[in-house]
Amino acid sequence: MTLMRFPPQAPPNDVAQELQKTGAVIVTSLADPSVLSLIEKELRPHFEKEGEKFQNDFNGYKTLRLAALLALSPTSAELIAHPYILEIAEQILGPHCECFRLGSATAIEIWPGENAQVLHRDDDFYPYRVPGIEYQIGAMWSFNDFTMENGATQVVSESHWTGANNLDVLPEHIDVEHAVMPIGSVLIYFGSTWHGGGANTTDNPRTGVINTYALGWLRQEENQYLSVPKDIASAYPETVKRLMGYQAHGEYLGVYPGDPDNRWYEA
Ligand SMILES: O=C(O)CCC(=O)C(=O)O
Repeated sequence: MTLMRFPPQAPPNDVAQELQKTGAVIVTSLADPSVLSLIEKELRPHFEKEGEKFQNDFNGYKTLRLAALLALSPTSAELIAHPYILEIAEQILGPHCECFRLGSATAIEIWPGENAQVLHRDDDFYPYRVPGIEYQIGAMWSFNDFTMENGATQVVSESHWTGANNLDVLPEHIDVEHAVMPIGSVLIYFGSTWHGGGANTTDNPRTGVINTYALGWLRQEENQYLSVPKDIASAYPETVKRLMGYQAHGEYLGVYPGDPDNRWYEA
């Protein structure tokens, strides 16, 4: 199976249908380049100051990472609430929850000499699966061209939980594709699709941002209430605040006495 690439004009419905089938798709050149360069500018000092904080056996020792991007880069909200991605999330997750939420927002810069990351499923931290339901989608945005050589994300197509070939355990020999894509593109994949960062054998870093979205009745991967200071959170538009979790899921889940109608409350 080959990772399907769609142009930015492709109807989200077509992309969502392919995603259901293969567990991963690419939409090329979807991001506004000026948005990417602003985010990059906002993140750079943080990469320099604390990018090594998350280095470990899983993330690698030549990879810089930043978490909870809404605390660090106001412009990252443009990608987090990108209408195209939200439409796809609505189609995939919408039928199984009242509202979906941001799971995590992470910047990943793979530096020269980094090894390929171990293949994994992002949603394995949820201890049980529900038949026929995907819990999460991820959107990996390329901030420079992703190539075979510089660490384009590795993906195992059709390995997702709701796919025809659901792979609970990855066989030793498996076809792995690379999300080779130009700057500003996005790899959209399920939380249950096996994938991992690629090895970087070039002389330059590969930079990307992954935002995940999960069913609203699941606990969020990143705690947005603690990660994003209140004054920063409250300045975001309503859509972003809702994605962060500043709303109840239906009438009874995540309710807040300060908002007795359980509609939504200000950050
Ligand atoms: O950097 C990448 O391409 C993917 C990283 C990843 O899958 C992860 O850290 O969970």
